[in-house]
Amino acid sequence: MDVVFQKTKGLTDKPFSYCPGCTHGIIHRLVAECLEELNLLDEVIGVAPVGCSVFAYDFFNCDMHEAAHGRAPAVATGIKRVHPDHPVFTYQGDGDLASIGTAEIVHVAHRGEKITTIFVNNAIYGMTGGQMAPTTLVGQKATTAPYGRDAALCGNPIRMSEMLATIDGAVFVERVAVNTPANIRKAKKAIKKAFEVQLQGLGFGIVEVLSTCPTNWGLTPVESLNWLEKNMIPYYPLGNFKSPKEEV
Ligand SMILES: Cc1ncc(C[n+]2csc(CCOP(=O)(O)OP(=O)(O)O)c2C)c(N)n1
Ligand code: SF4
Repeated sequence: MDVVFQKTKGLTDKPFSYCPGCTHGIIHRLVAECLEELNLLDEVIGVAPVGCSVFAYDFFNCDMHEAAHGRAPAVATGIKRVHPDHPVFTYQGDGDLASIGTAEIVHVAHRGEKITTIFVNNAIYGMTGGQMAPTTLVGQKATTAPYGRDAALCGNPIRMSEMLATIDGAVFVERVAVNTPANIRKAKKAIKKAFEVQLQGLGFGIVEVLSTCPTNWGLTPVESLNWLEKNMIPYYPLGNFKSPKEEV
């Protein structure tokens, strides 16, 4: 009988530790499928963050390294410079990348480090119990913003992709979402492209993935997908912000 579906070799057999309905799992699978399809599993080196994806080193079936909060781009820089022939990626949440790690991600882009970043934006700090992140939407409730984020007090949510796309060393910047099958397919295409850009040695690439956190949003998994579509996508528009010139 023909095999029509099988598990990607890019993931180990370890069960995910994510809450039911959390889309971190979908994003893991997409990254893993891209690594398998590009035949990179034996050479790629990933860097895991803090946050709910802290155990990414157990889930991806490739060499992985752990980094302290926000420091994954700095750790990845060191790895890439020591092993320039190996593809290197970071997998980071929005608290990790857009809060403590803002400096690291901005400078990795400025230096044009030839690494790939998968940036999971779920508009909240997931693992530590739902505190406000730089990406939390205005009016969105968080444990540290019980009446909803107030822009006058906390500023507006930060659009990392738009900001990073202004930096010369960032050559591939795209925002995708994993709320529908069609968007999941587009997300995979963007992730694959980001790795291909790295393999061509063109510079820094980042894919921002709009993701859900049913647990801290206080919604069911299905309600979370709808909330993402109605609230996140209007503020964080999907699309490609930057591609290498020959790709445009
Ligand atoms: C250096 C450092 N500072 C703070 C923390 C505490 N901490 C662990 S996870 C986390 C929030 C991570 O949120 P996010 O990056 O949005 O990931 P998510 O859990 O939502 O996927 C924080 C603040 C830490 N582990 N290390
Ligand atoms: S707390 Fe949120 S981000 Fe973390 S695993 Fe649960 S649903 Fe996912």
